[in-house]
Amino acid sequence: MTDQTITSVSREHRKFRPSAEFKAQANLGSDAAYKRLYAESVNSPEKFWGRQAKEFLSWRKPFKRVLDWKLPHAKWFGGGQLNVAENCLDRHLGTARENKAALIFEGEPGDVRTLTYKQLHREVCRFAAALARLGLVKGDRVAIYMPMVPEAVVAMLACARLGAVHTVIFGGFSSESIKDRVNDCKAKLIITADGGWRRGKIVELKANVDRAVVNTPSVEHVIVLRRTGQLVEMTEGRDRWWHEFVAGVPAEHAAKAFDSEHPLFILYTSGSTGKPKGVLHTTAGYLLGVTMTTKHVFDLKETDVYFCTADIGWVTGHSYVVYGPLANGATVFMYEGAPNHPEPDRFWEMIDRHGVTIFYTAPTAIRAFMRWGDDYVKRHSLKSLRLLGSVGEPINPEAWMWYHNLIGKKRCPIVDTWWQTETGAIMVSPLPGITPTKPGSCTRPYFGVVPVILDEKGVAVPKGSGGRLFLAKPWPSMLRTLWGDDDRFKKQYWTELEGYYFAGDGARFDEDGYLWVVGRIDDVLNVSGHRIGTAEVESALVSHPAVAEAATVGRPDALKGHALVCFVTLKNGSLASPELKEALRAHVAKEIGALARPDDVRFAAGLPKTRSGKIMRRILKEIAGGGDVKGDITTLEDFSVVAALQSEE
Ligand code: 7RM
Repeated sequence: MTDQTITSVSREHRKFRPSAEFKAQANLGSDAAYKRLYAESVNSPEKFWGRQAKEFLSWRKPFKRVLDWKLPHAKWFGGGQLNVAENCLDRHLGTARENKAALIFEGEPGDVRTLTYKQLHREVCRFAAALARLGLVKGDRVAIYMPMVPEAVVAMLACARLGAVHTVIFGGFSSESIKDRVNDCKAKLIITADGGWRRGKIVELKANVDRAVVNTPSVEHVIVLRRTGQLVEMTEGRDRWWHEFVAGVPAEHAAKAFDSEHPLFILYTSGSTGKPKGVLHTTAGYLLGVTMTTKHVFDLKETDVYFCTADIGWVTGHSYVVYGPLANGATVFMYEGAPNHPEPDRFWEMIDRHGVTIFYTAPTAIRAFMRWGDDYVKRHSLKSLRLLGSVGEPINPEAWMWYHNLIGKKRCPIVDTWWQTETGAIMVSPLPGITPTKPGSCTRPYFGVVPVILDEKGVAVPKGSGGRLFLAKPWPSMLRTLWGDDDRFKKQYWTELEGYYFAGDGARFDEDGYLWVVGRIDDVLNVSGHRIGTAEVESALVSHPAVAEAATVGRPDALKGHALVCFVTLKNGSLASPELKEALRAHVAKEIGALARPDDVRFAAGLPKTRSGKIMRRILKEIAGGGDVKGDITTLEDFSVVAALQSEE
């Protein structure tokens, strides 16, 4: 390849300034303040982070050092001790937050439950005490495989309180995935439920655990929450009902303090090949990162009702449903089920009923809302909303504008937050009230974050050109290693360029220094010497009125390097036809340029996605190339989608 930069094809130039009203009340209210703090955070990081750590966290024992950095291993806040559960709960007791709602829960069947900080604290203490009686000690690993119910949060916080290391496994994963993850970290205990509700049906959590534990020698006990009431098999001696397990246990538990670098959780994330990676996060740095970003990026106020739609099985659920919001004493709204049950307006209906003020979701969800139609939104007022967020993928300008107009009613700032399981907390995002936004750009770095875009030789690319995204400085919430595989940790993140963290994404800076992430670098295509991010082709396709969602992959082509193959799902009411195919090819050529004219457009009923909604382009690449689907597909949400695509060839 001669041209190593990614061709910049976006034509998005719209800019949205924060309203004077929003700005006047924002937690961080001036660009000058952001610039001053940002400069300090990168020029004197130890001074900056040391001060923030004292301000945002409650310490049992003050830290002595801010950072020990032996590349690629960071130790933050050495000598310090604290307890994460205490930071999320105990420190709010005896304050005005004590009787404030910590969790407002709504189950899919419509059952609503509120737990105040005091009540949540009691449940966590009781469960932690019961786990301690069972013999669970600091450092033991615990797998949590639960529906989105308050007890999932209780389980996470009880582990944190005891210094046990949790690994949350998304409730949609199969028994095979449970087995692999449990065996990798040798979990002693699995916490699950008899089932959870999803689209009116029961997800068979306990049955999946039963199949997995046949091959997980480390597991001694399984604790089972009664959620659905359906009959499940209980194995004598191994399995315990949650309600029986805690019955009679006093809601008292004296939390111990743990070192700043004590492991907090392992979260498995799929690699493009091979077995999932166990990303390890530790105590103080992680908690500081999520606590600060929750406050600043979501402009969190005491009166907010905050709704992040992510499942706790995803890092977004860890950082922005549980740890970040609770450490700030926020009211978190939590929903168990599907967004289209019983009707596609479930979220909007709940937002009105519970008075949700902050709403954080993923582009894949936004595109689904668009596909379901505006009428479902227009039935509801959404007047309580004041801030919107997006995470998980590049948000195409089309979806951004829809979100802005239909959900935000042009009134709510949108924070497009770029970060990863590995970064623990938000790295790049607008600060609402300060940063003018551009549809599709995650804009500017958060404090302490230094994103750089480099070509294959490690040379910075000029503004406007694309390249590979790196982070140039360590940050408190960074992953510490991959569980049991430090070599893979070094190889995956730290060897592309000595001293820099390799994010694996392709990106560019525009003329204002705004960051545009165009997707995973493996998804960047080389078409006749031009490197094109798949996200930009997809964004062009989705700007056509007939298209709901699109995924673009490359098929090896002797002439061009890569031929562009586009998979497209259509909006309700649009019909697939050869004419539409031609129209879409022409549309992309018009939007981006002839070089990006798709070689092939294929209509599909659905696209293969991970549980967290990311399109699995690797699978589409294999389908486009006419080969078998190989490699790890344990994160695939629905295999029937793949089968349908293959049968259409
Ligand atoms: C939080 C999360 C990480 C990958 C990341 C990107 C993509 C996430 C954005 C985004 C563009 C965004 N963790 N990504 N957020 N791309 N703009 N705002 O998603 O580990 O599951 O995924 O997701 O490719 O590297 S994750």
